[in-house]
Amino acid sequence: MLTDYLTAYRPGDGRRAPRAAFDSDGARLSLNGRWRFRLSPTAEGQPVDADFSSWDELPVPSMWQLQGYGVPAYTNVNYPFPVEPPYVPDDNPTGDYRLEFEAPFERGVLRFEGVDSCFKVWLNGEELGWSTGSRLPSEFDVSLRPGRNVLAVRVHQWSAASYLEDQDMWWLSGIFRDVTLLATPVVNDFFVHADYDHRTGNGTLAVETGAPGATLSVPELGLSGVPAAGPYTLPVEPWSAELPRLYDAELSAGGESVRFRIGFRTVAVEDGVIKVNGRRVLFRGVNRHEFHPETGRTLDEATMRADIELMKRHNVNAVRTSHYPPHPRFLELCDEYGLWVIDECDLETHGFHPVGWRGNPSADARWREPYLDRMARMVERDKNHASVVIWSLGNESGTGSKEPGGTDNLRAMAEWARERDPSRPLHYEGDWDSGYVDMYSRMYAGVEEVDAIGRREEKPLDDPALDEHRRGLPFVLCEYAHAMGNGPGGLSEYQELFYRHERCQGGFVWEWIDHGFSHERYGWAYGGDYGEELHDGNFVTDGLVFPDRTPSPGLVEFKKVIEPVRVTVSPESVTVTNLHDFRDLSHLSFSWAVEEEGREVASGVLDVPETGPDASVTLPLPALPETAAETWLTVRAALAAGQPWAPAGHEIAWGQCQVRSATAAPGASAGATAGESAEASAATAGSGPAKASTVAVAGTSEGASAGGELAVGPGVFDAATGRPLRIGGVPVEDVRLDLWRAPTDNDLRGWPTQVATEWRRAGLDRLHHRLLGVDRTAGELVVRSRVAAAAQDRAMLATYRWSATGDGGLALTLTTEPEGEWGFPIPRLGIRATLPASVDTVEWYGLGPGEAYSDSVQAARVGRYAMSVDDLQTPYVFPQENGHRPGVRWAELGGLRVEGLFGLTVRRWTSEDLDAARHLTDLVPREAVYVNLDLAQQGLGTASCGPGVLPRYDLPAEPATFSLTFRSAV
Ligand code: IPT
Repeated sequence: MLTDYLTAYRPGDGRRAPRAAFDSDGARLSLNGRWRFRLSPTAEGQPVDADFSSWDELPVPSMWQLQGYGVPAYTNVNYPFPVEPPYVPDDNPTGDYRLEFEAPFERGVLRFEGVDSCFKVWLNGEELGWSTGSRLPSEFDVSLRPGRNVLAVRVHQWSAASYLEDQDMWWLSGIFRDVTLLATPVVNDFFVHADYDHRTGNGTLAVETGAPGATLSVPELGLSGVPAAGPYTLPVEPWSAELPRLYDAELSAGGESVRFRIGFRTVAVEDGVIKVNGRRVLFRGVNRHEFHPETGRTLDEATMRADIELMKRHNVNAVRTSHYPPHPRFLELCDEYGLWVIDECDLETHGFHPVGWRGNPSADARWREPYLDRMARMVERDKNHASVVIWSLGNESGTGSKEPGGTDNLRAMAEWARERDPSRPLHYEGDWDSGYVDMYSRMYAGVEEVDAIGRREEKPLDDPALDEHRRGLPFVLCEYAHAMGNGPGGLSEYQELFYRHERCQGGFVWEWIDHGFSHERYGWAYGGDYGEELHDGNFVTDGLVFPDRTPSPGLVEFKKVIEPVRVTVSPESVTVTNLHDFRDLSHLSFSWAVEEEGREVASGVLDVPETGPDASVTLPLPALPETAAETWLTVRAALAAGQPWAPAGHEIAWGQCQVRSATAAPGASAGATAGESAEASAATAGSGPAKASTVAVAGTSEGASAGGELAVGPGVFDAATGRPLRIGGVPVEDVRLDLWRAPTDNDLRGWPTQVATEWRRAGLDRLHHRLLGVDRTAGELVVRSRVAAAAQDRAMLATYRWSATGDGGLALTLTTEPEGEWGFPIPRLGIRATLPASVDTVEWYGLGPGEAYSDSVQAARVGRYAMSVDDLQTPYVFPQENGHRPGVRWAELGGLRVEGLFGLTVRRWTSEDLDAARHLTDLVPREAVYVNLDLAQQGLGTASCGPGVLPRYDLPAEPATFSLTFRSAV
């Protein structure tokens, strides 16, 4: 059959041997542009020489589902076709591409950087060959005829190779990376070896190339036209992700020259630790898929730069190219900007997991060749990048056979790579035995387990030899902190382990970007939005940046948690610890500021000496000014000069300390840091400032009653129900105890139990309030109610004590007491209230500016902030709880002021609306503003994939007291 190659185990035919990616000064012609295109529903379409007059035009590169041909489909683990390798469905969308071009030369190489998933090529009617390996290059030798040439490419969505490409992402097809025609190269390939000896400060440079008589020039090193092979040992500045020093070089042979850049560095695993240039490195990493909300996995250079600049600005220093080699330009940019890269091979067979790993290609000798082909094509293509410090065999492909002499294609890949490039350690997570890799890697392990691994006290493997090997390896979390929706919570607990244990060399957050497509109706589309028969919903939107690359609160939190400088502030001094691995602090400028209730009263600069990596310095602070109100001291470290990725003044790290509390004498409560205070507010906000719970004496204004209304201080209540109607003239409605939050992805997806399932079973989203009594005692209006859900006998008893304060305020003390069995943490404990829609701007003094939750609060700092109600919302692709600002001392909403110590959430829709919404476009502002004032909220955790909320961030149903004061905002 014409299409036999679709079910072949072989990876291709007629291709050139893999080689490095580089540009020479030889003639080249980009074939990107508009090609003629036709899509057929099956692979048995008409021949490519068919009459093409009716064909459409399609941009190359692009993915056809995003150009109006078919639709994207999302599955995570499942194959969207029956699991019967190597067969693929008859319904196999097939795109025919045709391009006419004028021959720029006679002989050359036709290079495809990426075609998803299987394609065959013809030039002037003659078949050149076919290839698979979607995110790897394929090259064919070509002989052109003078004048007009016709290139035809037939691309199939499904092929045997699809079984090896089951990454958690959209299924998309087409010629999605560049196509280039190159004059047959003189320099066909080269391998740069540029080691750095940290003991001598010397680099050793040798360039292996088959090109006869090749010479090398590196002007900055005084090398000019020397034999390429070298080796040359000479003093150099090393390359690192922190100081990405590159040397321009030129390789020449036979009248052709290639320009490239060299970074000198040596990667080694020594004493169980990954070291670069003799020093342990710590990966502050992310997993990056290639994604753009309009073009899918077709990325332009501006998008690649945007990713890298955003990463660098958020203190990210490492990327795992999950789960395939990226566009080659991306790696050049990583060399240039400075990022450690785990380059991962285009391999994932996860869809065999649902069938018990039966038939997994990793353990089947027939698949050995495509496995090795993929590894070779990655290593050969990317071998000259300083940024690539680790090769990864792939992702989630199970294990090879564990029988003696059984097939293990993963091991074969590792053995090949070790032989070809002994200079880089190897990674693969899917085989926990770690027998053929250089690091123990795991995903989503909890902090306790990581701690045990850090102490090299992990649970032993059955095989003592393997166990000993693994126990001696360095450890990385190739995935952790699943960034789906609101979260991840609990990042700092991992970071502490990375600092505590030498073996724990950091991790890579899953994942960088939400893969949500721009969609007319839904705003952002996710799995299922295209009518897929099998899909995994919004599991595809689990990134640190939204689809349009706006940073999510999770990224802001991550930036703070991984800051490469620790700034510890006390009222008298500041301690600065350099957490970089290589550079000193001379590139940063330090400043301090004192804010009295959020207003700056003094500031200055700090001279911090050139503190080296791992060193600390403690500096005295100048005498701080006298203040009367709550006062905080903040010390910031910012870039002293502009960098390619951020301007001068860009903040890298900061620390904050309270130097005066609201009520105590100056200095009396000094020493609390922002984080501690936030935690305190999450756990014990009820104890708030004394004035909030002060009960006013009767006789101020309480008692004036008219038309069934009752006044207490500035509050007017319904006398019969004790419900507040107005406070300081502002109409209020529905002021009552509330426990519900719109479940986050992490609430919804835990394993084995989902906390949101328990919440709904308990009816926390449909509570009824039964009035038990309204009592007017001297100076107090006491309203008692029982709050419970239909069909349930557990309840929360709520007692609201309203009183006038001596200074024109209305104090509320709410006490709650659970009744019956509550064997689970509750979403929230707080008050909801409905205010007029006219509330537009919220001003507050407390933690901000972004949202924060008890286990994701490191990035929040005490200050005075103002934001519109609309800007307070975080637009998670899948609507869920968001926008909470904890540790609020006071807030002004329209004419109403609230005081205490509370968590604040303000929106134009209810928690129930948010819960019901499936897309952002479902959220329609109501004619009201809904305010949540929380004593506490449940933490976030990362149960959508990984551990749930750590016990210390659980919110148990326990007796609680919450005090607030309301007054008119003037
Ligand atoms: C892990 C995958 O490696 C990754 O591609 C992604 O799917 C992630 O999970 C979840 O978003 S595998 C999982 C079984 C832990």
